[in-house]
Amino acid sequence: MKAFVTHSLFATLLLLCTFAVYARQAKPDTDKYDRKEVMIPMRDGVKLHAVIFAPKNQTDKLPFLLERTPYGVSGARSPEKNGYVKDMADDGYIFVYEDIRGRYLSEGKYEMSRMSRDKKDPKAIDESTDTYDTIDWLLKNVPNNNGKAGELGISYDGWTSIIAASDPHPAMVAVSEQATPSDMFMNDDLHHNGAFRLSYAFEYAFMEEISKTDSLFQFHNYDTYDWYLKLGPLSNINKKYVHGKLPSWNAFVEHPNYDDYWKRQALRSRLDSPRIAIQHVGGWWDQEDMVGPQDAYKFLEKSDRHNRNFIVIGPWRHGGWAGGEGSRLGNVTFDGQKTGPYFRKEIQAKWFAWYLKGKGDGNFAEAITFQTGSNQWKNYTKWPPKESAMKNIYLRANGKLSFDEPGATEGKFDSYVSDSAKPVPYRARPIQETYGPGSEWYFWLTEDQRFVHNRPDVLSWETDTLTSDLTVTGNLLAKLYAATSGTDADYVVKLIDVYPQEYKKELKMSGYQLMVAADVFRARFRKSFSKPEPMIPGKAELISIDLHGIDHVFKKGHKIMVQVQSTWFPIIDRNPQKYVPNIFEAKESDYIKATEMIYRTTGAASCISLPVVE
Ligand code: PG9
Repeated sequence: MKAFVTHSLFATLLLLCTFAVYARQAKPDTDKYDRKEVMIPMRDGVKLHAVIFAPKNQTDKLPFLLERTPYGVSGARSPEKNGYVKDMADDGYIFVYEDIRGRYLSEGKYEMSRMSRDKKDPKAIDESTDTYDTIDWLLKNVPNNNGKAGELGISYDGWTSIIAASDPHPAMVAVSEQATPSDMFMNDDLHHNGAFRLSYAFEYAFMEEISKTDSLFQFHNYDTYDWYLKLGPLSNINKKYVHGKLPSWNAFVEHPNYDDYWKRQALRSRLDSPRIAIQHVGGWWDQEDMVGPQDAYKFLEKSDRHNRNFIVIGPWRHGGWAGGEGSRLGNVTFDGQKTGPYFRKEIQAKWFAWYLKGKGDGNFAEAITFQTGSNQWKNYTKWPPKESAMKNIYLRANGKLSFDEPGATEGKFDSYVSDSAKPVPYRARPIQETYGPGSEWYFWLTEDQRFVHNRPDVLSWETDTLTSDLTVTGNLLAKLYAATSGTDADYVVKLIDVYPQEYKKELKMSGYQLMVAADVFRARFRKSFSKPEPMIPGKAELISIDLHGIDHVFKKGHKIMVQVQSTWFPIIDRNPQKYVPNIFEAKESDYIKATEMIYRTTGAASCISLPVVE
């Protein structure tokens, strides 16, 4: 996440187009800030490239605000001109942007999501030692600092921030991790519940690993749905295109299950307790790392004895809080609320001002969310709040969704044929490459689900029109009783807010099917993510799918819908539906059609557990 450029990876393309020209022509932007480039020595002699912006004619002693990134810092704008940190720039900080090891102008070898070092080896390095050495050098070499440092950043830069907090320099007192990934096998960029995020993982690995600077894969096909389908089995990626040159792709192939490679990388194994103040920031519709901040907050909260662990979640796409007004996302609007400026000024700037400068009253809500549907900011003393009580909403016969359990006479299941040769697109085609021109990647989670609603391989269940508002605040769990005629399957569950058929407030939203929660589960992992097992054809089994947190009001006059499908392509690779030990090594002939049965009967009553606030 090029947070200091535009705070979104869609800046990748912009940057690629302008970087060469800009880097040659750029006159340092010095308005109220002076700009300086330095090479900072690390403990093993490797030097990292950084850009430092300090206020001109600085008289006060100021803290450092650091951002460490793989996306290149040479083009960093003056903080004065960078909406993401403008409020803080007005207040005065020393901003430091650093290329992480092995990227852009920094020396050394890059490793994506670098593992933590062996602490017994005094010479070993990792992202936390690189941060430590950077801060150490800054304290000694940049005048007029107040001896304190904070770090912030989005996505990869959020991850470098939270990793720094795992083993912080004594001067480091506060970190705002924003959209960090937490566990790349269970959620976030690379897999969800073991299902491989094909298009994202391939395109990202290529972008970061084919060279030292960002480079996009050339598809020569505007509709990547078509490209990935024609690709055939995943082994063709190496065979035909990258020939073993992407270390991360090779790791995906070698580690198809939740083994030590993934467990060691996950934040849970790298962070014990909040040693400094940590703010987790996420978006309800984050298309890359929606779960990371929720997950990181949750496990650090267990050991937060000094009340230093905070969470903020708003109605944003990946990094959507960093620029612009945030008063809409795709087609969805938030009653004119400017959620972006509110976050930057009232939440982010005040939080850092307190921890790094001692300014303000230090009173911060434990959890701040922007509640969608009602479109209001909410403060909670606990996340999820204790006011919510779990209530199941059941799949019933004839496409009904209801808080009442199914009766014995309703028939047992609904079924569909999932054809791995004709997967359901995850967003409306053409599906442009993720970071390509005109890509709708950034908004796909808010896309109107009517584009797949009546497909024969997508099932839907819907409530009657709601006669009063229904508030759902907290973590959701889908419990699906599913059987397949194959020996492996994916199940995608989507919870949808259906707008009234004639929505006078905004006519074009009439009947809109807005996903408010969704996820996929690869059934081979239903008993263990480390030891996959084939499904037994025809046997209904419980598949529990974590649908994560939401804070949403289904308004009176709306309906609630659940959709279930078995493909979500190409964001999720095709499950062959015939069990093979490693899907990365499946042959074309392993990909088959299968009949899926979703049970909705006594003893096998598929439902979603909703945290309802009465
Ligand atoms: N989602 C991106 C990412 C973060 C960490 C690892 C891999 C990818 C990003 O936006 O930086």
